[in-house]
Amino acid sequence: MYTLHWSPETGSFAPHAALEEAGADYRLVEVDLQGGAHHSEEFLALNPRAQVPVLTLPDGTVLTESAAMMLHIADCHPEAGLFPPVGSVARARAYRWLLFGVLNLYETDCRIVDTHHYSARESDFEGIRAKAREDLDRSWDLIAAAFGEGPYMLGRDFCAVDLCLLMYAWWHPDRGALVARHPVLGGLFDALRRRPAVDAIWERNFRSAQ
Ligand SMILES: N[C@@H](CCC(=O)N[C@@H](CS)C(=O)NCC(=O)O)C(=O)O
Repeated sequence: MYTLHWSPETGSFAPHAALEEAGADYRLVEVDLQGGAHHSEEFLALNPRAQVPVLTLPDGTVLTESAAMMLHIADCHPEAGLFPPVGSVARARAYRWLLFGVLNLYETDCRIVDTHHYSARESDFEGIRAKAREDLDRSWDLIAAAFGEGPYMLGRDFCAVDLCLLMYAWWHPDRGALVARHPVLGGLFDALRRRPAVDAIWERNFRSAQ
């Protein structure tokens, strides 16, 4: 059985959704970020960077990094079709946008939410966040331009990258403006929310959606 250390509204949504999509056997352990549980000795032994998500594999191996989790869950459950076939052009595109997302959306969202990791001086925070918002706009423009006919990133076929994009878009400081600028993202939201696996875990992950 997998164990996912998770928190609502965080990057644990994507591996959580991938586990659901795969029909994998897993259990959840909630980490109270507000209460500082990620700095406990027990959690630091799992992830010295004090961050969720953490995925413990059935053999006890500990994985950090959400992209690695998505790829590994896909590898272990090929029947779930979380990524296109190995060696296909579609899979290469999926890799591209999976990594682009982690490097340019996830990290930039962290500059807005976890700004204290980027400067010790509070007087720097406003400037860091303003630049992050500009960078987000540029990255979303590139992603939207790369969308095919939709509703998913790769076209008609769902892939695990869509789960990551949903999460990053959900975190956007002005989600309404983002979707108005890129209507393809509204189509992606609708398509994903109709998936039983996403629906099953949505409210638990995004309590602010209530
Ligand atoms: N590169 C990591 C980033 C993980 C990350 O930034 N997690 C955030 C939540 S979305 C976190 O735990 N923040 C708490 C903190 O850094 O204090 C991944 O892709 O899994």
